[in-house]
Amino acid sequence: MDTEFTTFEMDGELALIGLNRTAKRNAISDRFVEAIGEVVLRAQTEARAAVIFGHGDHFCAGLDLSEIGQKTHHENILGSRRWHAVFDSVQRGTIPFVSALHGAVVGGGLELAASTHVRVADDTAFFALPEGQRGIFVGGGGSVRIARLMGVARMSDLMLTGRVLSADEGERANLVQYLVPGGQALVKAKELARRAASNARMSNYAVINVLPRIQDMAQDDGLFVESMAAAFTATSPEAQERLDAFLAKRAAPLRQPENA
Ligand code: 1HE
Repeated sequence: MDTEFTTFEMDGELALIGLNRTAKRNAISDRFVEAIGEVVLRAQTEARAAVIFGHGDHFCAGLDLSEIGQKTHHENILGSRRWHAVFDSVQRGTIPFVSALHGAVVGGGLELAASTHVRVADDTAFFALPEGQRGIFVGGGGSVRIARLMGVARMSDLMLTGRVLSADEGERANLVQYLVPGGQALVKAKELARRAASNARMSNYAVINVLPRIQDMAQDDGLFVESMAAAFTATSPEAQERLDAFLAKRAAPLRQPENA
């Protein structure tokens, strides 16, 4: 495993994946994207959920801009396709991924965050897609994933005008589901990942793999596939155990949130 660019640590059932190229603000080079692919695979074999965070002052400065200009068209297409494969292994893998975001979450860094299932930002986070300013285009799945999160109009605004969104604006634009005070993103992300890890594996697998596919289907097909997935998950031994536990009053009841 290439340990130059990432850290990997197990915390109980959680894998903690750290982006660790702080001198270049965690900018993702060819070798770095391969290293991300390796730790993502490792997390899926060893953990029940994972957190991705950035070491240093920023989550990720996006694509390593020093490499792209040196490449042929063909190499750039293959490079973009590698990002797609690696980020798809996050989004449509086998375990939930939560990203803890702070500082710059820009370009390819935002594309990586968009491939995770839950995003937590602290108030130092900022979001941008400066590809237009650099003379390039998104190539790590942003036109699909980021556009679906924030909508094409908002994404076009970021790309055309160079707009930088604050953490607060990012939350309002649906880029993140949680906003926490500075320095708290990793703590919150771990808490959320632990909760996801305690779910039935089949339910998590369906959330990760069935739910996004249904969004690509016609309504009738989506409803049909939902019934298939619901039937499969309900008959798993894990589901039976959890249903029995609820009926026997051994499961924790749901409560109204304290701030409601
Ligand atoms: C880099 C990169 C990078 C920093 N590629 N080397 N991404 C961008 O357009 C964002 C470019 N980066 C920045 O705007 C800033 O660096 C940050 C706001 C992220 C951080 O600022 P700061 O003041 O903390 O750091 P810095 O002094 O700007 O950078 C420190 C070093 O990191 C410096 O190198 P050094 O050798 O002079 O020390 C920078 O050159 C280097 N660095 N960012 C290469 N991105 C699959 S398609 C996706 C397309 C995109 O991602 S486009 C967006 C690219």
